[in-house]
Amino acid sequence: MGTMSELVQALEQVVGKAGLVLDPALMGSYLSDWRNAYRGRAALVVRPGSTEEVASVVRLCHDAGVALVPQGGNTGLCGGSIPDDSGQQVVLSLTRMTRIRNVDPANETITVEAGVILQHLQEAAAEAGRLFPLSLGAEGSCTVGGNLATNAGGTAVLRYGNMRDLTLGLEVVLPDGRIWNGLRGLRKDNTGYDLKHLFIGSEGTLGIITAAVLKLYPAIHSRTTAWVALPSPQAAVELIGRMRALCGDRLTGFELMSRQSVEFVLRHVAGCTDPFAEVHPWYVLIQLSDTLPDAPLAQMLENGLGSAFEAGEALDAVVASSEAQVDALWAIREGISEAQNHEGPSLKHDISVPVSCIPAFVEAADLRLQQAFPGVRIVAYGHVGDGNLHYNISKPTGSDDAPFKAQAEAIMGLIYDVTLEFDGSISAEHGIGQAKREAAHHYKAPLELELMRSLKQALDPTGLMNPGKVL
Ligand code: FAD
Ligand code: 2HG
Ligand code: ZN
Repeated sequence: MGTMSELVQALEQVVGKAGLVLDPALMGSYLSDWRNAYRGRAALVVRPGSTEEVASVVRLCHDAGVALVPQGGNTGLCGGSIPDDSGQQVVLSLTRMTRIRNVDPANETITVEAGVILQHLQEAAAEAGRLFPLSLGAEGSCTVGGNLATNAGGTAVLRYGNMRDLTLGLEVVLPDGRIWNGLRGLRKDNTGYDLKHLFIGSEGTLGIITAAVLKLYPAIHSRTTAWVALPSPQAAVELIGRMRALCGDRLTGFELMSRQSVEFVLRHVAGCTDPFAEVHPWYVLIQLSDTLPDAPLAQMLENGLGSAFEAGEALDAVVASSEAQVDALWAIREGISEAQNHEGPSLKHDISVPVSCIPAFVEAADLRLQQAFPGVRIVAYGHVGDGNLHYNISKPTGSDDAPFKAQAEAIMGLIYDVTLEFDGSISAEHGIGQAKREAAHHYKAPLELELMRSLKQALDPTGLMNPGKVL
C-alpha cells in the first residue's frame, strides 16, 4: 500500500492528466447530488476512457486499499454516487465512456458503453429504426451505467419492463480489476447462474459496469395521450384495468398524480398550465402507442374513457390533439420532481405495493400521517401500473425546516410501516444508496440481508467498492 500521491502518479500514467480532477474547486459537481441532499469529499475524481483503463484504475486502487465510488450522470436520488466525507475515497466517473459499440438490427440489440446518456441511446435506437423504451425525467443526463446499477424504472415499465428486463449482456470490471466479458446478446442462455442480474441493481457495490447489450423494440409510429381527472386512486386502478383489457400492450403509459403534485408544478414550472378549469383530486396521464402509423388509438381511447365516465371512474378528460400538447401534458408529469424542490426540504418514499393495494395504501398512509404530523403536504404520484408510488412529503406551508427535519425519521418509519403492511417494498426504483441503508436493515428479512452480505463478501472481499452504500 503506497501513499495517495503515489496512487495519483500511477493513475495519471493510465488516464493522463486530463482524466484526473485533483483540484477540490473543480470537483463540486461530483460531490453533491442535484437536490443537494448529499454532500461528500473525495481524494480525486478519475475519468477513464476505456474498459482497459477502468480495469487498471480499479486494480491500482485495490492494491492501494483505496475505496471507489462509481458515478454516471449523478442523477440518482439516494446518494449512491456521492462519496463519504473522509476525503479518502476516489470517484470513478464513467462519463468519458460514450461509445455506441454495435447495433445489430437482426438481433434487435444495441451494445453501448456505460457512460452513454440515456437520451443518446434512445436517439441511436431511433436512427436504426428501433425503440429503446426506458424513459425517465432525467434521461437527458443519466447514463446507461447508472440505469443498470439502479435497475431504473420510469414511465414505460408497465409495457416494457425496467432496466433489468431490457438487458441481455454486461461487461463488468470486478473489484480486483479483472474484466468479466458477459456481453452476450442472447435471449436464451441457461448455463448456470445468470451473473448479470447480480450487477444490475447493485448500485456500484459489486463492480464497475463498463458496457451492456440491450434489447431493441419496434419503433412507435402512432401515439395518443390523454389527461384524465379522477375521484380517487381506486378509480385509477379500475381505469388501468379497463384500458389494459381494451388496448393490451398498446397501453404504454399510465401515470397517477395527486392534485398537490400538480399544484406544485403549476406554481413552479414555467410554461405549465392546468389542462382543466376545475380542480380535481387526482389525475392520470394515459398514453397509447402502436407500431402502425394509422392505428385506431383515438377510437380506443374514446371507447375506454366513454365507459370510464359511465362507471364514474373519470370526471373529466382532454385528449392531446398535437405533438405540442402531448409534450405539454408530459411536462406537467415530469415537472413534479423539480417543482417539489422549490417547496423546501422533502422526504422521498419510492415505495411499491401490489397494484390492487394502492388505494388502501394511500388511504391508510394519508390518514395516519395527518393524525401524527398535521399539516405535512403529501405529494403522491407515480407509476401506478407498476404499483410504484412516489409518496413524497413536503413540510407544512410556511413552517421552518428544522422541526420538519427533526420529524423526518418518524415520518419515514410511519410510511414504511404502512408499506410493509401491504407486503410492499421501501424502494421500487431509486435504490438504497445511503438514503435507505438503515431502513433496508430494518425492513428487509434477516435471511435476505445475510445472503446479500455473502454475495458482497464473495465479489468484493476487501469492501472497497462503494462502501457505505446498500449494505
Ligand atoms: P448515478 O446517479 O451517477 O449513480 C447511481 C448509482 O449507480 C450509484 O450508486 C453509483 O455508484 C452507481 N453507478 C453509476 N454508474 C455505474 C457504473 N457504470 N457501474 C457501477 N455502478 C454505477 N429513476 C427511476 O428509476 N425512474 C424514474 O422515473 C426516475 N426519474 C427521475 C427524474 C429526475 C428528475 C431525477 C433527477 C432522477 C430520476 N430518477 C429516476 C433517478 C435517476 O435518474 C436514476 O436512478 C438513474 O438510473 C441514475 O443514473 P445516473 O447515471 O445518473 O447514475
Ligand atoms: C419520477 O417518477 C421519478 O418522476 C422521480 O422517479 C421521483 O423525485 C421523485 O421522487
Ligand atoms: Zn419514478
